Amino acid sequence: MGVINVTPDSFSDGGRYLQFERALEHARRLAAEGADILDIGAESTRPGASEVDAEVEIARVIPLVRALRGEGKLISVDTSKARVIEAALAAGADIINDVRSLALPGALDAVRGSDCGVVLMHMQGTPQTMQADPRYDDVVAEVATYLRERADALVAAGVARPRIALDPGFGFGKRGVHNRRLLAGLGRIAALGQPVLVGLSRKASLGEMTGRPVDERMAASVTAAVLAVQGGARIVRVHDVAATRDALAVWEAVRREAA
Ligand code: 9MG
Repeated sequence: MGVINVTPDSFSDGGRYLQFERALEHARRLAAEGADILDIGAESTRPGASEVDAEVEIARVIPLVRALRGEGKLISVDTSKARVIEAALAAGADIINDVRSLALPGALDAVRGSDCGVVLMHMQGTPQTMQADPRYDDVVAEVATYLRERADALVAAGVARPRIALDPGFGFGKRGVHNRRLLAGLGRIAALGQPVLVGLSRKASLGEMTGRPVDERMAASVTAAVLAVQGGARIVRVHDVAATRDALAVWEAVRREAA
């Protein structure tokens, strides 16, 4: 899954049309590098980021969904708001990737009537507050329990189980030690039986481990993606698609010989 952020800090200079053109070019480059899924988002979920109005999200995301649908890749929209979900599905999105696990008002109802895939992610707190003081007794058990209960709630509400992927939410209300334990214990999340999605690309926890700033974290991100797939992840959400695909091709080729 390749990341396409249409946030003010990504493609902001030059007005809305240029922003759209650059985001489209970026999405097509990730597709050419081998991304199977393009994840488009217009609201930053970084620690401390402020919320974006639904109309702004729609204006940034929907033209891209329309431009990219039919180009042979699955289109995922990273949003939590019911109005954006409805607009995304009407425009042809295949997946709703929600860091708030469809908990905002109307979000669950917005996916219920469609056959889209959904990604449910664990987060302790909100993006505004989540890194203030995250605490767990057993992070892997607590995240697994939350994801199991959330998936069960969706199934009870009428969302077919095969539509649901689970994501432990690296960096979302977690300290470095929590992220490392989650990556080491990913098998316990995969054991829940749903496909697991992992997003570690360029995140602060990798900066903490390597001492590298965000623009020098490719090697760490690729290593984390391989470890995640080895630990049971089926989807990795990444910025560096070509390098990640190469690393996974090597991992897969060697694994086949061992099997
Ligand atoms: C939008 N977004 C940013 N980080 C993410 C992560 O780790 N997982 C998912 N599903 N979405 C993310």
